[in-house]
Amino acid sequence: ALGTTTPQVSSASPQEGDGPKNPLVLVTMGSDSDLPVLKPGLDILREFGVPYALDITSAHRTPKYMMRVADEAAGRGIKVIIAAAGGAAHLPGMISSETPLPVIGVPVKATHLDGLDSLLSIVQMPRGVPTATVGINNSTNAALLAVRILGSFVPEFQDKMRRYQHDMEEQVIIKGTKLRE
Ligand code: RP5
Repeated sequence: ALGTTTPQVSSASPQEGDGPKNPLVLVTMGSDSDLPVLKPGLDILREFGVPYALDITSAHRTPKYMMRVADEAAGRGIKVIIAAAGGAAHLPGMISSETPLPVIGVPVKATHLDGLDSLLSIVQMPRGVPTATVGINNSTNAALLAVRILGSFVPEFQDKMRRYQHDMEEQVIIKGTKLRE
């Protein structure tokens, strides 16, 4: 969130920083206030062993930096971008307009409109600029979708996804069995 200090816009290249050397997923957000919503998704990426980079790129507060990050992502070896934003959530769509990579938008419930504003801002993209959209605050599904996309060409991730689905199914069956007992 914006504090009382002057916002510092990084002049560093998106390639720099302390993140993993070869991230496959870029997870970016409009504000650090979105970070708690992204946490479950980041846990999923770690669980699946997907290297990711984290960033803040605001469509409104840092538009030039956002476009540079979007423009350079594919060249960095990024395969999927997850972008979270609340309110007038233009970030995922604007990133999508500047990259050939698949972009998954996470609508963040950040205003008085329960996140519906963010959801509609992200999902209602014009023809030609597809932007996948998950449910409000559902960073888990954004991360799982990213793993599925990677799994289409990395067998390790596809195998792990099959195991994840199998475990999920088993847990529901076990719960149902207990209820029937
Ligand atoms: C959006 O505005 C951000 O994605 C965030 O969800 C919302 C509020 O941002 P802060 O005022 O908390 O920085 O751009």
